Amino acid sequence: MASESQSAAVMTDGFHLVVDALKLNGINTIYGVAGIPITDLARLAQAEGMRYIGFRHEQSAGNAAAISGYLTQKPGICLTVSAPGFLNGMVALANATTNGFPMIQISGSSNRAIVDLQQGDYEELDQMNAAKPYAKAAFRVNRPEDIGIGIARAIRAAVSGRPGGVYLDLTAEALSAVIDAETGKQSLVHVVDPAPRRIPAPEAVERALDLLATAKRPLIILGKGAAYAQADQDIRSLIETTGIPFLPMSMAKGLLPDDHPQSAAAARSLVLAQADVVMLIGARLNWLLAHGKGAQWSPTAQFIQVDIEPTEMDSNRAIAAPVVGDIASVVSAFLAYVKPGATKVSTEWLTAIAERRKHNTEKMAVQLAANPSPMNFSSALRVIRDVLADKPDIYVVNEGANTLDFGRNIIDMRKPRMRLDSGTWGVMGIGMGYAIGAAVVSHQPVVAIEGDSAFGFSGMELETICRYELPVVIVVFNNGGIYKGNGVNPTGGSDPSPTTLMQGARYEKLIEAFGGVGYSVSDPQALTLALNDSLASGKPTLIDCIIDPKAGTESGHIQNLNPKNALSSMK
Ligand code: ADP
Ligand code: TPW
Ligand code: MG
Repeated sequence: MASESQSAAVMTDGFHLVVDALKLNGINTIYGVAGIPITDLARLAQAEGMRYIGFRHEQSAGNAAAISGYLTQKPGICLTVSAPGFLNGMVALANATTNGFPMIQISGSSNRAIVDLQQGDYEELDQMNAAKPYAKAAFRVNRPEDIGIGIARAIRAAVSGRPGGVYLDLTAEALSAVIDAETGKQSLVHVVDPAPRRIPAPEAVERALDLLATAKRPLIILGKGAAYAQADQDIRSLIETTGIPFLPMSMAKGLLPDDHPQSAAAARSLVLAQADVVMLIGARLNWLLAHGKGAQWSPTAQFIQVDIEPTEMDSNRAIAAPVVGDIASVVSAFLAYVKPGATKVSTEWLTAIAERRKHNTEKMAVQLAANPSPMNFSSALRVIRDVLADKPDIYVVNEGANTLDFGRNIIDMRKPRMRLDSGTWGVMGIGMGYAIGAAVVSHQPVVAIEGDSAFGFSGMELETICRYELPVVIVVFNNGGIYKGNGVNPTGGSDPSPTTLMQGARYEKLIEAFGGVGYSVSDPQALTLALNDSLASGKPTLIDCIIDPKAGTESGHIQNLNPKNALSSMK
């Protein structure tokens, strides 16, 4: 017997190789939903010391993976079962690609021979090809000896250049195939330098700084690419050394504190309309910036764009000084030349911005000071702002329409990458996934400020939050509807209007079902108490915050994007 076991070769299988390959590359968490054919992969990952976070829906698992990628610069892993589970995860994968978050969706798939002949296998779908249009890259592994290379390619594709969502298909056959352990070990790849620096060309740096030196009314716009780059200190030095006003896009809030004297956030329309040279750092000229043209922008403004993706240049408007490179390298190259006083920011420009900022801040202060009953968006958000004011290490997740737009303007951020929101697509459904991902990677508390409609898209993950005992506080802005709660059915019939949700819903009862803490609040004092208590307790909590059903506006601040109904004036 002894000699027999000595001579028997030590074997491994696809499941072990996947876990070994992830661990070898420093990946220690998987977000997913278990089932055929990946249940044993999740079990094994846990047995081998990885953290496995099991969700109620793959979209939320994918969103958690994506946001963990954004926060850590390591691809977040989402694990899904074949066909329907795979497709449920795809919205999150597409959203990650759209936002530039690195994640890898690993999905088991059915028997390829049967799938390719469309013979009706269990959960049959040609997943790799279905994923391609929505992923930055899509790969399929058919043999256990290719798992190491497959994971290496997926990691590189996710984090190098502009980050994005990568799909990795693992056939059930490859997962269960057995090979010699030593051969398996040799097949694993430790990815060296997965996101190599991209040093900008010296002439591009010079062109950009020459243009900047001609500016009288310069502006720096910081996007979530700048936040992602983790070049926080250098970006701050660039802004403070040059004295140029800056405008943070929503997820770049906090890269420099919102109360920084050079922030032009409260003078947004003025600076867009009047800046003569605009430097974009990790921000695209997409719809969120009106494509860089039209009434909001000066037609003669000239642009410097810092981005790792060369094809982003001139995508919407001519870029006079493109600087292709990674933000950390580009900003440090700028800093080598930029000396205090080198840019001539005109005093009139700074004065105009300061005046507009003062004016707008005072206007907002009046709105914020009002105490309507029931509460409106401003009065409820004022409470949250005040409670969070001395707690800069709390993550803020935010989605909805009015809840999002008011939230972005009212809640100040003080540290980088702490605001996580609907992003480039303005998508609903990221809330609980982002909250869970942020809590898991940071071990910090999260406050998720959610429209009642927005919350519904991922609400069942309350159970996940309670099961893992995560320090997440959800504030549901309950106005009884999409945008507003007072929509009417024009026929007078009993069906609610298309934008109406349950009136008087008690969202706090949902979390109580899972052992979490629920509050229902209808005035600022009660909201203050509930939020302070829940943050002090660290327990999963949902605060149902009753908001005037009449308070919102259609589509929040982007009503102009609704196609006009030429034939009627229905509301
Ligand atoms: P926002 O919505 O905040 O304006 P976007 O998502 O539109 O930001 O733009 C982010 C940009 O940042 C993308 O074009 C992306 O290519 C770029 N980017 C992301 N990471 C880096 C990096 N490390 N270096 C340079 N550019 C980056
Ligand atoms: C995946 C369309 C945009 S905003 C919104 C929807 C349904 C909800 C707004 O209501 P909410 O906020 O959350 O109650 P509030 O404060 O204004 O009342 N499906 C997806 N994404 C989007 N963006 C939509 C639908 C939408
Ligand atoms: Mg609502």
